[in-house]
Amino acid sequence: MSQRTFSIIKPDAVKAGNAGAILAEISKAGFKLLAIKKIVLTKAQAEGFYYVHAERGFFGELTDFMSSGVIYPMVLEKDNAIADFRKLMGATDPSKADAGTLRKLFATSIGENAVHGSDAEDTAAFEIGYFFAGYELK
Ligand code: FUP
Repeated sequence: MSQRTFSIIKPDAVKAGNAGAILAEISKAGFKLLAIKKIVLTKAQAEGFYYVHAERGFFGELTDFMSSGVIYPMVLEKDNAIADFRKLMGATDPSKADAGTLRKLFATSIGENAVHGSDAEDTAAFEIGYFFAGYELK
């Protein structure tokens, strides 16, 4: 069944000039790009997005990084989108990511790992709503 997931092309990938190549891989893997925008998060907006990690040691670094430059948040659609995008994205740590995954191809470290992808239906719904209004998702 058709499903939506949420993804971000992170500041490291945008700065490295890899946004277009990442979008091409996503398209090749069969995802429809339902919505995309260009934005620079404030530190507070990054903290709100990653609230589940607020108690983790890397929270300050993570939210500094995510508010350090342009990102491309997007909504993707396909059958089994959430699980399939997690597979396409690869492991959090790029040194552990499978060959051909976005993080193997484009990420440089566990902290600066090129892309985000929702991990479940409830997080996808929260994340889509954090960045997009209903009228933008048609
Ligand atoms: P993922 O779902 O693969 O993006 O990974 P997590 O939700 O566990 O982590 C979210 C983000 O926190 C990662 F993309 C990068 C950052 N992070 C670290 O910087 N260090 C860690 O040890 C784990 C995560």
